[in-house]
Order: sequence, then structure tokens, then C-alpha cells
Amino acid sequence: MAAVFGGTQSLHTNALDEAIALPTEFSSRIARNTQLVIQEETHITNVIDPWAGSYMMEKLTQDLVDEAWKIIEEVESMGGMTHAVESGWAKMKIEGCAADKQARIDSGKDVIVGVNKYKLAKEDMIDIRDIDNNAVRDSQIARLKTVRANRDSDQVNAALADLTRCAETGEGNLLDFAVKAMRLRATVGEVSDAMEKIFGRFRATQQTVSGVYGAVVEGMASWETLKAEIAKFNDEEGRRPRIMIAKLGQDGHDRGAKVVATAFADLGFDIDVGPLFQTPEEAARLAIENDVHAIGVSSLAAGHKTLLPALVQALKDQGADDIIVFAGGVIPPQDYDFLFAAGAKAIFGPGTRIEDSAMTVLAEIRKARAQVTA
Ligand code: B12
Repeated sequence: MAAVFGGTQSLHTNALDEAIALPTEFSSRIARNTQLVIQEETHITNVIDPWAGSYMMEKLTQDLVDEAWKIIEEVESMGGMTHAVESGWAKMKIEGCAADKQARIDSGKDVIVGVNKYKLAKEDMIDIRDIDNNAVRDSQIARLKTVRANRDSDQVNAALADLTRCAETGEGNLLDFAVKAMRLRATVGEVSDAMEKIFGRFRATQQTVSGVYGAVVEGMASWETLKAEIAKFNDEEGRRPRIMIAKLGQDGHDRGAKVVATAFADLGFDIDVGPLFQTPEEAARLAIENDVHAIGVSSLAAGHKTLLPALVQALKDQGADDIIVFAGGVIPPQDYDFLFAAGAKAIFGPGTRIEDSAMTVLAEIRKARAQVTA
């Protein structure tokens, strides 16, 4: 309704299982029908601007415009949006905002019904859409093989060489060459490789905000107790508990990973954030190099049943099975037992209070340390 009142032209309503998995037919239908109820039963779409003339709405709109203008001017003073993105400023703004929001939810300052208030003691499982990602992977590889087998390789290679030449000389239209190569059935990977030869690959700088989460919860008893526990660990072990937060496979959702990283750091953990798109073997290597106690895999793209066991195996293969592994993100509860059996020590889904996850992680690290010293 807020979107319709705001004059939106295109509306997406999330399904009720949005934070658990891809939607089922059932949940998609409820999401779609929510829009239809607004459209057909409330009649608000019959009026162009139902809030027109409302003092409160005019004021809120003006406030929004004024605040947005300040940001636009800040961006302009940096030399424009391209510079703002390149410098990491834009991402830091988003991350600061996300950390603040998470702290407000975790501390109960902002209420999300059913998440941090009015919760059931025991939630019933709901049916979810289960996707066999190994089967999807196999069928995609088979399709790719068929495409490659049935195209004219000489023509494809010539088109890719044209694309590389255009990137190098600046002569011609890059997009035109890319489209030509794709019409000959070059793959996205091949087209991007052809340009990478000249342009290289963009690597995002890993920055995390600090102090934003802590500022909201500072002084709360449970937060201070946990900080003291971490300081105690430091006294006992001679170093702080060190955790690497990993993003594996083709999963670009890094907001949760960053929010958790900044909050854990505010608590006193030593945090490494791995780069996006690591293989399990690369993540294991980096974790060993950084001498971490634990790896927290943040998984939101349904790769957990393949990638987490592969990470546990990679740690074993590299002689580091004392590093414990836990997971967070969009992981259906139906998959928890599989992941525990595969070696995960704990799993934290959407809605987890960060303090609770930190407490569990600290306890698991302590347990693992006790085993090593025994
Ligand atoms: C924001 C978002 C995006 C953003 C991501 C921006 C970014 N830089 O992160 C954008 C728009 C780019 C995006 C893109 C896509 N998305 Co998206 N996205 C989401 C969304 C709405 C919210 C995720 C989020 O940021 N939540 C807020 C953070 C704070 O929460 P969180 O990550 O869950 O973390 C909490 C816990 O899980 C836990 N936790 C998480 N990680 C860790 C790690 C540790 C160590 C610990 C202790 C705890 C922990 O603690 C956190 C605090 O409680 C989710 C749906 C949802 N509601 O969850 C879909 C969702 C993840 N996306 C989905 C999909 C399909 C996509 C796309 C493939 C869509 C498309 N067809 O292009 C692309 C894929 C991009 C890619 N390369 O990966 C699906 C994934 C389906 C699945 N897993 O089965 C979801 C679940 C939506 C859905 N139901 O369909 N997405």
C-alpha cells in the first residue's frame, strides 16, 4: 500500500518464504494475490494521489527530498557517482545503514513482527521449494557442452578476437562486437574473458564499517557481558578469537556477511572478510594463512549443501581440521541436519540476533580449543 500511495508504477511483493528459499507456487500466489487484493478490493488505485494535501505526507516528502539533496551534493563534491562508487563510499554508506538497522532490530528498537516480537515458542516448518543444485549444475554443464559442440568454433574465435582487438585499440563498438560473438553462441564467460585480456578484472576493495552496530547497543547488559567474555578469552589465550567470514561460489550477497563482520568486530573478535566468489579450497587456504579459529560461511544462493562439505573437506586435506566451520544465511531449516552431519558446528538463519550467534561461536571456539589442549 505504501508503494501504491507513493505512486509506484511497478510493484513486487515478496513471498512469505522470501528469507528461506526460492518461492513455492503457494507462496508466490499469496504474494501475487496481495497485490490483487490491494488493486481490486481496496480501490486505492482509483485515486491518483490519495495522500495529496496531507500535511504529514507533504512534510515527510519534503524531509526525504532535503536529505536526498544533501547526499546528492556530497556525491557531487566527490566528483560524481562514478567516483563515489569507485572509492567505496557508496558501499560503505549502504553497509553503515545495514549495520545500524540490524542493531536496531537485534536490540528491539525496531520491531519486526514475528522476528523480534510476537514470536511463537516453536515455529512450524513450512513447505519449501527444494532445488537439487547438483542436478542444476550438471544440466547446465550438459547444455554448455551441447552449445559448444554445435557452434562454428572458428567463427566464434574470430569474433572473440575482434572483441579483444576492439578493447585494445578502442576502434569500433565494444557492445556490437560482444553481441556479434554471442549471436555465434559465445558464452558470457568467453566474452568477458576476451575483454579481461585487456581491461583486467575489477576487484572490489574489502572495507568494513566500524562502530556503527556497537553504537546502537552500547551499554546494554548482554552486549557488555559478551564483550567481557571476549576480553577474557583474549587474556586466557593471548589473542582474540579470530574468525574468517567466507563467501563461496557464485554468491554475491555480501550484506549479511559485512553486517556480521562489523558487529563481531565491535564485540572484540578479530575478523577477516574473505573476497567474494572464493572456491572452498581458496577459502581454506586463506583461513590457514590467517590462522583463524573458525570460518563462518555466509550462504544465500543455495550452494550450502555442496560448498560447506567441500570447505570442511578442504580444511581436512590441508591439515587444518581444528578450524571449526559454521554457517549463516538463507538456509532452509530442512537442510540443517545435513549440514551438521557434514561438519557445521552451528547455523544462523535470517532473523538471528547477532549477539546470540556470537555467543554460540565463542562457545564452539572454546570447546574446540579445549579439545586441542586436551
Ligand atoms: C538483498 C538481496 C539481494 C541483493 C544483494 C546485495 C548485497 N550486496 O548483498 C541483490 C539485489 C544484489 C540480490 C541479487 C540476487 N539475489 Co538476492 N536477496 C536479497 C535479500 C532480499 C536479502 C538478503 C540480505 O541482505 N539480508 C539482510 C542480511 C543482514 O541478512 P542475512 O544475510 O540473512 O544475515 C543474517 C543471518 O542470515 C545470519 N548470517 C548470515 N551470514 C552469516 C555469517 C555468519 C558468520 C554468521 C554468524 C551469521 C550469518 O546473521 C545475519 C543477521 O541476522 C534475500 C532474501 C531475504 N529476505 O533474505 C534475497 C535472496 C538471497 N536472493 C535470491 C536470489 C535468487 C538472487 C539473484 C540470483 C536474483 C537474480 N535472479 O538475479 C541475485 C544473485 C546475485 C548473486 N550474484 O549472488 C534468493 C536466493 C534463493 C535461495 N537461496 O534459494 C533470495 C533468498 C530471495 C528469494 N527468496 O528468492 N539479492
